[in-house]
Amino acid sequence: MSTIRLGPVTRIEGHLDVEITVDSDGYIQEAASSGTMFRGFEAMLQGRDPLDAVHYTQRICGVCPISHGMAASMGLEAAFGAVAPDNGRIVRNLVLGANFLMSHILHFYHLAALDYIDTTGIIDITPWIPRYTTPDMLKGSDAVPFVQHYVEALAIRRKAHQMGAIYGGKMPCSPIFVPGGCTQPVTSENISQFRSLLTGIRSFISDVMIPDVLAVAGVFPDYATIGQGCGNLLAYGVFDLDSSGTDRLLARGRYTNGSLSDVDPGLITEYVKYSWYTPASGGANPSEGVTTPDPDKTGAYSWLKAPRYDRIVHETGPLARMWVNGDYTNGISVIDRLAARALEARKVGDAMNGWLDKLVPGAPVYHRALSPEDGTGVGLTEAPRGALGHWVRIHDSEIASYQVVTPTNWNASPRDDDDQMGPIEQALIGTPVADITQPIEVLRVIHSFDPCLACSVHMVSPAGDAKRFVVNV
Ligand code: NFE
Ligand code: MG
Repeated sequence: MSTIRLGPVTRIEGHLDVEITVDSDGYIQEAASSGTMFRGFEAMLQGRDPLDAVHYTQRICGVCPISHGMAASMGLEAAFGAVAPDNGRIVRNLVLGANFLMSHILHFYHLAALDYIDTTGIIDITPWIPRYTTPDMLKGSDAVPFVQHYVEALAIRRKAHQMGAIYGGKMPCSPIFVPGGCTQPVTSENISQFRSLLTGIRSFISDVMIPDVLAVAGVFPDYATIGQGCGNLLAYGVFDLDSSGTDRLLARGRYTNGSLSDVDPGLITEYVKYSWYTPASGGANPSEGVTTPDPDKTGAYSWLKAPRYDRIVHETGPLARMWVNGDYTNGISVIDRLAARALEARKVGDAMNGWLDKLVPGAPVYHRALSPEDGTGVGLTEAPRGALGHWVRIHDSEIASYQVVTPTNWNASPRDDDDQMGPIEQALIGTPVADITQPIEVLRVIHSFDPCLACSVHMVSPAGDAKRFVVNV
């Protein structure tokens, strides 16, 4: 048996350490996933004007800020009793869609692709080195197109941000989100500017990205069974198609123990037995959640809490969304996560083109809404990486409590109070590792989830203050 710790895991957002134990046959027997930073956004929000939540929470993460702006707006809308007019709803969807496309292209080319290609002799400078290079990687002339597309994808991501900024005002963090709609008027000019950028991005997704993902799938067939994980999938749904919030481009639902069912937010609990928070153990629905750090807690090994649905471990992300919506049910694995993400990018891009036709220049984008003195709200939506929820309680017109549960909270969670491993931990168990000095298989599994730790522990710890933990819990 050998135990190694990868920390920090690179080509993800934020600080994740993973510790694995590999047996003498080369298979992973133990895995622990540790979020190594505490951030404390939830504590920062207490006592502030409820409207601040839309802007503060977008600073949780530069990769998926729009999702936080959306979840905060939706949570406040529930508390304010506000409903956005159609134009406002569609504009918000378009800005969120722009962020999804930017993030999915970022993930495949700039975070995941280097797990599958060896650029030695093609390009030997950062960001292509230093990294693992293993004999199974695409190399030479097979790798050249990926290097070209890596560079092209940078320009496409810039276009996606330019597109989002047409309605978002700026990207990454957008000031236009507000409970009751948005503050950006619709004109025929901004519709055509948006469409022109969208057309180029959709072509890149269809003509370059999807073929590249399928090429990786063809060369790495073992990864269609590696990294299966817990097998349960959760999606809150996203891109409301009407003002009632029931018809969505990607539906709300879950796939638990082999069957599809509805989602009852009351059954979501965050456990803390192995997380650096008080109390010692136990769980709470986020509506009653607290975030009280306890960095010296015995037995804990992560700054992530462990969210569970009805005490059951669930994975979230593009595969969960596409599965629940019936768009993709091939399997649950490393390759299936990459494939579902690319196909979702095409689906969202196509839908955005249709939404532009539904905008009405000059029609209202905002219905005025004011904060109640006391109230509660939940905003459930989707970030590029999966199900995102914001829970707010307002008292005396100030935020009394704010809880954020992000997709990576679900996927990179530590063990829960029932000692069940989180989805990434489970996906690592049984993964073969050919060369423990270059454990590329571990990165392929972790990267397939596209983890973002900045989102999940929401504080910057002073340099050198990383916590060590013992894996055999
Ligand atoms: Ni920082 Fe985030 C997304 C959210 S992550 S990237 O997508 O919410 O778990
Ligand atoms: Mg939280």
